[in-house]
Amino acid sequence: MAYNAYTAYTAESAHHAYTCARAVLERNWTGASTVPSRALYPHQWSWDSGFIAIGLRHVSPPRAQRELETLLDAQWGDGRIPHIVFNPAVPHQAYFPSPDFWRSSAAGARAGAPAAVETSGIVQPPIHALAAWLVHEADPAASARHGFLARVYPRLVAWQRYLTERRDLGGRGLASIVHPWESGMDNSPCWDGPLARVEPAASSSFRRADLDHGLPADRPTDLDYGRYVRLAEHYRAHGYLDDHLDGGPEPPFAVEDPGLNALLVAAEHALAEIAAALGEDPTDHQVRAEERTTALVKRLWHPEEGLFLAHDVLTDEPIGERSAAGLLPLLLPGLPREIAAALARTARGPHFGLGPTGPARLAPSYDLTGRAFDPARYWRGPAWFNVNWLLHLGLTRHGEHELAERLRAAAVTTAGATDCAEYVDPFTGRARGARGFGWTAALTIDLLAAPRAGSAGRRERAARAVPAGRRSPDG
Ligand code: 2M8
Repeated sequence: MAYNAYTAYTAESAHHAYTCARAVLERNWTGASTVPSRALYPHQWSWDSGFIAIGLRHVSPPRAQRELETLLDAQWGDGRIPHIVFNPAVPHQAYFPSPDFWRSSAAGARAGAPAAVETSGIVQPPIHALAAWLVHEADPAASARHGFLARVYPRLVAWQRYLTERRDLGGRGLASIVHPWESGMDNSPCWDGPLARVEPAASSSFRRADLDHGLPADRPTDLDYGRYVRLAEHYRAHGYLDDHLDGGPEPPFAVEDPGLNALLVAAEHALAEIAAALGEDPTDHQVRAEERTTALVKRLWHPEEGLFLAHDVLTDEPIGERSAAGLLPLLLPGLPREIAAALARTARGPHFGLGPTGPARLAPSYDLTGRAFDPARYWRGPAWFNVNWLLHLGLTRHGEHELAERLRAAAVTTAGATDCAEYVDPFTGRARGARGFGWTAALTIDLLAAPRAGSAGRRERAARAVPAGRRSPDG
């Protein structure tokens, strides 16, 4: 039987996955937020915290709120949420690039970097409004009593505005990334072309800390790192300002990523829900969500590929690589029906291999038939749990229940079998990267609690999936 033939997980494997995931969330909690991995990533990461809050809400809604609010406390004056918030207690040599590389409070002062905390200067995909809404929904009465949505809403609106206004570098109604790390899919083959134009920093000018904890075959290359460093130095030298449309220097890397832009539209929908819950008029958010869905389809949809493709803003050309990011617009409720159907067909086809007899167990991060596919190396092929969670949500939204359920079963059993690995071989499910990884743990708990197609309401399902008495006393 092919790996991905539909198999629901057993009560035993669900229990095992849940126990393992809970333990990871406890181990990685610092008291104010959760580290992605104790060894490899010992600070707070932006989109990690969003995914982690989505799982934490089943364990302790107050802790999930805290996770998001700790991150939002590091928001810059221009609205950006930095991709890393550094823990001052962690020695600089534990992670590269460290705070003394980014120098946010000094170099980012004109862009409104906070003085009280050191952060990176770049961003990550905006999962936060969706996370805040889901956290609220876990216990709406307590959330309302504590004023959670009222506190986060203006900050989330400022974040949305930063991405839609300051980062519309192509002037096409889409946000651009200025560094591959901003996509969250760091060394995706999609960035190879635009990155080839960037002169790498000499590898002797920095020391990678990731190789102290990860296998070189699982991680980006030194050449990639040289380019990551060069791009970050360039942005830092210009005060992390996004002003090239106002006469500032052109960024050396500017790409419209369908994954980030899909999350941006999902955020607008979540902001509409939040506004309505606060008694405000959601219409503006709803209109913007519609306009942005139209822009995403118009600019990045390629019917002949059955996939959304990234677009190089500097050359004004599509990037001809198939990434799982191109499937993520499935998240959008307003996506035309025929496009959603085409995306589901692509997911089942040879490039992502999720069909009933296809070779993939979980969705690979990159085209199985692509020139650069590598089942071990980071974002160049391995399956990631956050991507599969997003696909599960998108497929469910568009009625593709059979495939969604298959992904859920595969994600839960694979997480349990790998001690919540950071990523896995998409065919075999073999663990790669860090173990005890934060979002793998959190999203496993969320998948265990998610309603099945055609089943009773979410709360009822959640109560059945998350064993009674497991919530923390503060939850
Ligand atoms: C990875 O990225 C960081 C840089 O941000 C790194 O390689 O050091 C990516 O997988 C990214 O998506 C993730 O947020 C981060 C922390 O888990 O690690």
